[in-house]
Amino acid sequence: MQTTILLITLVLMAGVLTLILRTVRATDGPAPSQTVNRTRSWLIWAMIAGGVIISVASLREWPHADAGGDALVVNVTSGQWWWDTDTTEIPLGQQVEFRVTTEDVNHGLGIYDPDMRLVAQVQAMPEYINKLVHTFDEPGTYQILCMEFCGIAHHDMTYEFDVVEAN
Ligand SMILES: [Cu+2]
Repeated sequence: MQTTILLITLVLMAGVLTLILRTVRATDGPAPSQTVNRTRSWLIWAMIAGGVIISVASLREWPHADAGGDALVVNVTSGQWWWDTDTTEIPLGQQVEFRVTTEDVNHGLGIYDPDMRLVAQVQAMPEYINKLVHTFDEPGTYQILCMEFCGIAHHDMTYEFDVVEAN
């Protein structure tokens, strides 16, 4: 697969190089006619319009919307090389809004389920609170692992919390 991707990339790069060389050579010749200039201008504006239309059409709902009013707020603080949370017990099926920050450098909060599958993630950034909204639908012990290389003990930056049946 990687070899295929590499070959496709090389072919496309050769195509781009050919276009660049043709363009550079073309500047030595006579100036392009007004028709050519008009066509180029039209193409450029069509590409810009196409880019805007595709960008707007493919935009999704803003992913950082606040949770509903009855979400459980869990504050998460981090630093080299630790995590800390308000609580280590989260009720099953309860919408949770993690408010994540760090006291030093950037960290990556990655939440893994009991089978070590990543279920949610967000950046922990200094002097900023990132919100991550998630509802846990399986009970068990979850782990937080750092997903941003943050120094010599980055690998040791782990934390655990439990998702428990609500009483
Ligand atoms: Cu880290």
